[in-house]
Amino acid sequence: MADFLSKWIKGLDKTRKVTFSKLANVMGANEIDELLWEDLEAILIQADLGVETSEEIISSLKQIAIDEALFRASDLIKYFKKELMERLSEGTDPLIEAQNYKPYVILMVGVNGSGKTTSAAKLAKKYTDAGKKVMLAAGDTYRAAAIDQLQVWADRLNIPLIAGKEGGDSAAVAYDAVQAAIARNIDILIIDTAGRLQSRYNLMEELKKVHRVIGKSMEGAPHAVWIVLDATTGQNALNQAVSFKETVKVNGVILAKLDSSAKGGMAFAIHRELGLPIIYAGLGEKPDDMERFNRESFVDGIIGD
Ligand SMILES: Nc1nc2c(ncn2[C@@H]2O[C@H](COP(=O)(O)OP(=O)(O)OP(=O)(O)O)[C@@H](O)[C@H]2O)c(=O)[nH]1
Ligand SMILES: [Mg+2]
Repeated sequence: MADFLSKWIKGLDKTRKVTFSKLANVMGANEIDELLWEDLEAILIQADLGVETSEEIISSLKQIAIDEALFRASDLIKYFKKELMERLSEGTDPLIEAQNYKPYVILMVGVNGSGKTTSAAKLAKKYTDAGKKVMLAAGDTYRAAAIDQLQVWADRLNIPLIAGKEGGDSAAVAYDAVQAAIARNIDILIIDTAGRLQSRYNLMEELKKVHRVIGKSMEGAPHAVWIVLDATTGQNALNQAVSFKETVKVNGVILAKLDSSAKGGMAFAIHRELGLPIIYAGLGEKPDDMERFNRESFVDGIIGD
């Protein structure tokens, strides 16, 4: 199997085994009847797709079954995959977007521990591997450990890092980083920020300031504002995203820790309820464990064979 595909299959092991594995029983040898629809809907809801999305999929499939005169449940599978795929969005490839800006500025936001710093480092590696000149900025000035954490990654990946002092002003670090990136002809600048709860007013105001100051340093920046969501948190992650979206115009999602989660189905709720594309998926802790979100691989990964 291609390395790329096997990563998805492996990364989605939990989601597939815990929730979607029941599909095999339901869709195996059965005929299409009322019980099948009930079982299928229950599986989708349990898989964190959300009630609305689950109901929509069932009613679409019912219609298809009538129109196509389907008889066996197994005949539904290819339509089912299509219905799932249509309810996900992967957005434009950042490497293509990035060609329009110099530097292309990415701001990483999210609650504590969601995976921001790890994702920033993974992206720095990905873009460096793609031949881009990358710079990292440690906008998390709350903890010395946070700056060190990014420094370790930067050293390991041999990527320049702009960092302030512990307790310093994160907006100033972000401003300086953009200036440094312009001066050094950097292609892509990735700015990490401190984790914060969406309910903490002062911290959200501070983030707003970081965002504003980046725009002062370079007009139109940041070009990408990505919220990093922990895939193990399910529905709660959606509330976080709504707040961050309002505060700093989030325009994409990084779904981290999919490999630790059985709730991969939340990807559908992100599309439906937030209207945000999923740009990347975190599929493990290592630097290479991040993939561009791909609807088909994702659906194959959760359903399996
Ligand atoms: N399994 C797995 N673990 C991940 C992934 N991404 C991040 N982690 C782990 O999640 C933990 C938190 O990651 P960080 O990147 O430090 O999270 P953060 O959002 O920067 O945290 P704060 O800066 O404290 O808000 C670490 O132990 C990471 O190794 C992933 O895709 N898969
Ligand atoms: Mg961090």
